[in-house]
Amino acid sequence: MTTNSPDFQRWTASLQAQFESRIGALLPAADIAPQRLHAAMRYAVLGGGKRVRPLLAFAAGEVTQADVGRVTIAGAAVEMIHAYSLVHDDLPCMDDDVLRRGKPTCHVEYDEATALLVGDALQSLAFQLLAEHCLADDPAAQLEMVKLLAVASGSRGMAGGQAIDLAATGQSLTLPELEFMHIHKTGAIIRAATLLGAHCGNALDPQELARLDHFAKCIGLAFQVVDDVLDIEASTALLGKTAGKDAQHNKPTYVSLLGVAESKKLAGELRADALASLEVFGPRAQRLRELADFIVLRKF
Ligand code: GRG
Repeated sequence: MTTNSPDFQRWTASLQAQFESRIGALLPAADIAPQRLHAAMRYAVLGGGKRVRPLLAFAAGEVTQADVGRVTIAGAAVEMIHAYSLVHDDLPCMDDDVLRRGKPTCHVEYDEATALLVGDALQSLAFQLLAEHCLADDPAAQLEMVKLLAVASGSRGMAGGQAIDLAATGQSLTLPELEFMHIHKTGAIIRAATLLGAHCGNALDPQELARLDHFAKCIGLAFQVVDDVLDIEASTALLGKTAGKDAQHNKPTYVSLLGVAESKKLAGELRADALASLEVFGPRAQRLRELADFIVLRKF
């Protein structure tokens, strides 16, 4: 099965549609006070995005025969953290961008203060979801899931990676420094999505968990390597966000360090490493394999 196969396309399209409707129901309605904040939260989350992180959660849930309802909650929590990070990243004090998911960024459509609150409120709602829905039979296991997302999104994860990114603008980084930054900024949430999806189902033995974790780390980094290449090669229209910003902002990227050809080679190596770590799971990991291919071969 390849990423272009009708079967994979049907699987993603059907989950994306179900997910859209479910996450829409989990967000506060736009007519509930404070209406403007709730409308802006819905604007930031709904009607766009590839939903790669929830799809990874669903695919990892297939490995552990997880209940789809549970995975949907875990995927929604991760997607809310992701959406908050995009809203904050687009603010003038950070990346200062006007286009996201093919539409005006949240602070352009609303205002800066609202966009700041949208991020804050989405982050709180993500953890509320993990606290109020049953995601694991063992409450201690569920508490570990909450901690996993907290660490992945905090200063030792995404927020820390963003801090390193901001400090690195205009600086030159070594390859290990660039990798450290991206493992945190982008990789941590992708890893959390995958592990949370798996944790919604039957427990994996430590060796299996280590294999899945290795897959998630490889694919998280590959995602960023490809993102750097697309920033150079893809159009603003296709990406739905401003292309060419990394070079414009003099940001160290895989492309600036390695060039396009070497970056593509690295993405291919990470994909191979990711796929090799799934061998132990056999056919149960087929959707994860397809998603790895999608992440590395995507054009947007
Ligand atoms: C503000 C705390 C804080 C963190 C921001 C994730 C992030 C950290 C910033 C986003 C900036 C960026 C372009 C990162 C590169 C990789 C990335 C996360 C791209 C966007 O993810 P996609 O392609 O987006 O999955 P969609 O819109 O499809 O969900």
